[in-house]
Amino acid sequence: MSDSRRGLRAVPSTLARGRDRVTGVFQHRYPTVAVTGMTGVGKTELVDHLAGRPRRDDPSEAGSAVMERRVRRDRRLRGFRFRVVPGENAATRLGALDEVFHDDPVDGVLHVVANGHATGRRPAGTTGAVEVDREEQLARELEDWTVTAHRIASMAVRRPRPTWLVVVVTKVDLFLDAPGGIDEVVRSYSPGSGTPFGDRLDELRALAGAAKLSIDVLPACSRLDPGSPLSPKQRDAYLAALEARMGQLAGHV
Ligand SMILES: Nc1nc2c(ncn2[C@@H]2O[C@H](COP(=O)(O)OP(=O)(O)OP(=O)(O)O)[C@@H](O)[C@H]2O)c(=O)[nH]1
Ligand SMILES: [Mg+2]
Repeated sequence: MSDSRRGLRAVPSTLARGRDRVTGVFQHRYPTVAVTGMTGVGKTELVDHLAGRPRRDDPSEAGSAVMERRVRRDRRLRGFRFRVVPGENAATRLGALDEVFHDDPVDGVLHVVANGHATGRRPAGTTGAVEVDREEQLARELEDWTVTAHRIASMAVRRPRPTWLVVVVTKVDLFLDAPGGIDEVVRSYSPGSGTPFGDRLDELRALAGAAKLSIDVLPACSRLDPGSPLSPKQRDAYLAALEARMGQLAGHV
């Protein structure tokens, strides 16, 4: 082969290597965020909002492996790669938790809860809403949180740099009339609150060490039904506060 031909043939592979390098840099520059929480709690809806994507109703997505969303360039919330762990299907879920907390550990975590207002899902192949008892949903939230908190603790102790956790109390439009209002519900998901959820947060913080893990608890809403008592302005304010805090935690601002 002549030198000139070899030279030509070398171009594409050099380009390919260059592209790999660029993609690698691109991926690592974006802080990664695990989004966890039980099924129907509102993870996908929240991330679609944060990432600036329209909602895709894709039932096949439920129970699949980690779903990736990257923030669109024109968004105020810049540079995050979300890795949503599906809430459904125990087996897939454990693998997905391993992926985000062990194999390729994330920089931060959004753990989503809904004060017992997770939407019930029917088994694959059937449609429609499922009647679910709120107390039962709260118990499931706690069970789910116990599993996830253990994973977060072991990730946090292993790694040299600090990790952040935001407990996102979403669907606040559905419990505006809760005793003590939204503030009281948010408090019940906070460290030192004395609730079962709060106790597990305290344990997590003790295990990980306060210097290794920062914990925030913020209210959110990512969907408003017609006639909702929450105004779109209020909803946007919650999302803006969450975005601002995530920016601070990731060192963007
Ligand atoms: N009222 C109200 N409904 C919401 C809110 N956020 C999400 N939902 C609804 O709750 C249902 C479940 O939301 P998803 O985002 O699909 O839940 P998920 O956590 O991704 O569930 P899995 O994918 O099964 O793990 C959907 O019908 C959403 O439209 C909210 O803030 N308010
Ligand atoms: Mg989902």
